[in-house]
Amino acid sequence: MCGKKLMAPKVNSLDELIQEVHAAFEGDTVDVDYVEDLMTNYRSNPADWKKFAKFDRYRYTRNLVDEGNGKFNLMLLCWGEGQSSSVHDHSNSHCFMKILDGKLIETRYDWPENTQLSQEVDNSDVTEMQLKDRTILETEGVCYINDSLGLHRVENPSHTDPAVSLHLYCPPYDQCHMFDERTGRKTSCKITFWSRYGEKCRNV
Ligand code: CSS
Ligand code: FE2
Repeated sequence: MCGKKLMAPKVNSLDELIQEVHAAFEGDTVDVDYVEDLMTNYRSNPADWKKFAKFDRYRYTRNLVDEGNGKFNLMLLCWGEGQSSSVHDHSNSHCFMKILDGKLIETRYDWPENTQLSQEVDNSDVTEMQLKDRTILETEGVCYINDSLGLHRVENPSHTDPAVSLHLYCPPYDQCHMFDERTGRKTSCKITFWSRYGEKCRNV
């Protein structure tokens, strides 16, 4: 190995990004910097992604864009005004996220000391979760998290504008945990899609 860093190519469209991401995940290892650079090199063009951008009045939506040959899931998340995720983990996956429209706030937390499921802990065992970091993610910004870096909450702070973000999870997962900020208790949460490949799912 010469140790030279692989440079990410120019990416002219969402389709090209999908192709490049497929190539990047062909092997068995993940080059986090390279995938972050690929996502950075794609300049958000609403014409590429508007067919996946579906909003719900009550909560943010996940809209599947590509299943990555079983190696990753690529999805568009649509955040209405003021909508927020819970504090959550990422089931041992890599999580890459790029803001395509609007602004999001990412708040990071340390793992609570007691990570048992809520029904397994007694009432005396509650500790408020420790906030670690708060970042404003602007349009075109890219960020990365995995479980070893902690937990996070993502929210659209705007009362007037929606926000759209592109998320890549590797390996894909269908379940994660949400945490109660005031107690650190966790519950399982199923990852469900609002639409797949631009078609609304029946179960929502
Ligand atoms: N992982 C969250 C979105 S923020 S990365 C979710 O799927 O709801
Ligand atoms: Fe997340």
